[in-house]
Amino acid sequence: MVEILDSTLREGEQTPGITFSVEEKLTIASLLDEFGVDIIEAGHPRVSKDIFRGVKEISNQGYNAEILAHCRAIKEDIDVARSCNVDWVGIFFCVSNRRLEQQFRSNINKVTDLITETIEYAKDYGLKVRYTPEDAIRTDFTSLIKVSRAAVEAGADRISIADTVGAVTPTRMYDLIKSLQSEIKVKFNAHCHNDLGLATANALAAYEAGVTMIDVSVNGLGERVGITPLSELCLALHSLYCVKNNWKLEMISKISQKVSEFSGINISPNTPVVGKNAFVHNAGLHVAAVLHDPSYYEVFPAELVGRNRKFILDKMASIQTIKQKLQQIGVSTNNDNITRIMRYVKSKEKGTVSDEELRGLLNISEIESVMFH
Ligand code: HCA
Ligand code: CU
Repeated sequence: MVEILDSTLREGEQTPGITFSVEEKLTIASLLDEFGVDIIEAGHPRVSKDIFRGVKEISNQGYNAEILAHCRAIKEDIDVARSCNVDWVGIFFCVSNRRLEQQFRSNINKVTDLITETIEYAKDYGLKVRYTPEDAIRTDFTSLIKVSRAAVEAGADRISIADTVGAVTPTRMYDLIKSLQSEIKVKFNAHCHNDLGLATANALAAYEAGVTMIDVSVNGLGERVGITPLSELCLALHSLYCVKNNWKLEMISKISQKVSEFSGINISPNTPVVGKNAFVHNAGLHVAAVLHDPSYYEVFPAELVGRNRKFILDKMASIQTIKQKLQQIGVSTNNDNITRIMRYVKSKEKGTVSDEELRGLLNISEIESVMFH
């Protein structure tokens, strides 16, 4: 059993240049709720008035998903989160020696006390608490254990292992989670940044090691280049690990499109799952195989995520591609014509042959005139 925490509205709004209006946040939150995420991280309410309003309105919608507010280890942050009616607070504090000494001019004992007090304070008000030792990957193990153990004793319900700068590999992530679990009995989250393109792989390694909740965002939005994308993670869990959650996977493209529209960040064609090319087959051999059985060249069927497969007609094409394209435009023709079309398609060095072009080619003399000039 694995749960999903979506942080599009908190981490995602930290994407350079991105802001969501409260209305946009409500639209995104209700789509995420319908999709079936377990927790919506709605924002850090002390950052600004509109973030406060967003967190509060989202909390008051009565979603199935629980709502989490991001907080520093500061009691006033907890107070503000409480006044938003959230279920969870996510308290973060970096305990790496370097940051403690150089930035905070503090030490692990003092900071552990502060974190403990803040967690106890939040628990006294009946809030659920996730504590995140930020940059856990680059934090020495003794400090990580010390602060996490204290957090759990103070009542933290979850510890989140954040790879804040995308500096871990799947194997190291796996080993770290295993070591932590042997020391502390608590539910772990994984929060993986994508600075080296490893966010999904690292999140899956954490899952293999036993984390029970994974942080994602729609389209992988977040600080710098973002975190594990919702679509990649859910489809990998579904297709490769046979995780059977009640996610409405068919909504995934729609959610991506909405967030792309609101964020102004385009989905590149080669984005897994939601990109324009995710179910487009090109090489002749591939098309022939897919027409026989899509699973030869699809790790999961396009229909699972509410999409259709497509075929490209260009010099890579096989006879089957042409026949399929002709069928698609509702035309039948003889083998001679198909051969001529094939010769034309193969002679086109650059670009694809559009449906209109194909229709035009059905006039044989036109094919010949195109070919011999
Ligand atoms: C941040 C850093 C954070 C925190 C994660 C968390 C990270 O933007 O505050 O609070 O669980 O990656 O460490 O996103
Ligand atoms: Cu982060």
